[in-house]
Amino acid sequence: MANPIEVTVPDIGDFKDVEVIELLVKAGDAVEKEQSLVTLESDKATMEIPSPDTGVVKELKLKLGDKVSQGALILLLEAGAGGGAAQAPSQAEAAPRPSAPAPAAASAEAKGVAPPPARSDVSDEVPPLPPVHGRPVPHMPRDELVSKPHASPSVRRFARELGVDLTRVQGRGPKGRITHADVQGFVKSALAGTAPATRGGGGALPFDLPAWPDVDFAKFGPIETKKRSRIQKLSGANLHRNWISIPHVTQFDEADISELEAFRKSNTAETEKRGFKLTMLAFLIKACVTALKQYPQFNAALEKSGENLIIRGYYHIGVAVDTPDGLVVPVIRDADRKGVFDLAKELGDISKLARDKKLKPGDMQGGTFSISSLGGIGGSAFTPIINAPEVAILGVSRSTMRPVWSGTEFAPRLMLPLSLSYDHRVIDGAAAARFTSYLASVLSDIRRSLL
Ligand code: CAO
Repeated sequence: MANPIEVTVPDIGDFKDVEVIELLVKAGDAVEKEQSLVTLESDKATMEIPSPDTGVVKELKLKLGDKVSQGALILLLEAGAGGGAAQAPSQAEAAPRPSAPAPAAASAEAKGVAPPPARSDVSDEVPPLPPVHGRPVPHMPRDELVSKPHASPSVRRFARELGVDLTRVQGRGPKGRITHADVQGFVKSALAGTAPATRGGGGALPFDLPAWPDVDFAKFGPIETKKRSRIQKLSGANLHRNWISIPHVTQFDEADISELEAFRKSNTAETEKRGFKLTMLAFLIKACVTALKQYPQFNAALEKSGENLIIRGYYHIGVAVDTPDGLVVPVIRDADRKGVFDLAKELGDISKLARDKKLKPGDMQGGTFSISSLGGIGGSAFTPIINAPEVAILGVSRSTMRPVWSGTEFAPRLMLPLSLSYDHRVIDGAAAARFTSYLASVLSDIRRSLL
């Protein structure tokens, strides 16, 4: 075996006393020719020093934080079998190599050339950098790079290989630099469902969201860490996707349900005898079906491609149910073919199934429109999140008795607040206002549901 090669810092132009910020190999590692060995960083540029040959690292001669200039010894490399003829690059030839990924070259962010995209959907291939011919490349002041994640080319490459969007990764290296370990940690938490979501809506966002704040909460007071349930993680991810990919608008309205409430109360004794509860929600489902028939685009779905709207000839109503493990949305099928008593009984049954964790996946599929009722709890209005691919959802808050002007006098009326969120790509504001007005009129006189 030939004597170990001394691998030194090649010509890095005018850069002097440049800090070693990453050791990418250790003693005993087998390395390929051109594989990055260490990362150096000046105020202006990040550089990776490639291996001049294939071989095994015998001894590392640098440590993190060292300041180096051209000629500084990096490591001793035992050239691999057949690679004994390899020589340490001369100072003049080490850096430039037209096809080399980043030989002694400042990373693209410091080159004044278009940087390789930091997106997660770029190809795995590392974009070739132009030859630098041993000259330091023009650099960009650090403050022009504020929006770019702070990471070395090898970390960027690693992130690209794993499909990780670096803007979502919290850097824990020196000066907030993102390290290999940070990328690995991000992937682990993404698999566990705890990482900030990646781009939603098929890459619909023209920007990347900043990384989630990483706070040491215990620094500020006592804390308790609680695992989120599987349902919370799953529904949370879906809610996040729907929130950021659907342009939501919420139309608020109110319905005079004074007569309806009297009618409901006159029937509760009977339904109690039959073993179920008759709440306002059953009437709301019925009234919504009537309004959906009148305004079919609210019962539609947006096709994944965005090309077509699917108008559905069935009325499967999703109902948000609050359970100790989180929110679930079971679906009441063919609500148009069921009477209010049937709906009330089914509502009771599915909310019990939901709370007993006995819903099957099929029970939560196929919905055409959803209702989220917080009426049993309180509040006067809220903005429900649409359940994609549906295009609208009705939020219902607690009814209150209020004086309402009849035209000649104030009269006490029971008013039900309605909050309709709709996908503005599919539904115009005027249509939404018509829908809620119509729904309110149906609730004011439920006999309209029979028409
Ligand atoms: N105004 C006034 N009172 C109302 C009301 C309203 N709009 N809606 C229901 N109530 C009353 C009911 O009549 C019932 O009164 P009694 O206890 O006197 O009989 C009480 O509130 C409790 O109703 P309920 O919640 O048991 O029944 P429901 O049919 O209204 O709702 C269900 C069923 C499953 C939807 C509900 O229990 C639930 O889980 N709601 C939460 C949904 C949710 O979390 N949505 C948020 C999604 S966005 O994060």
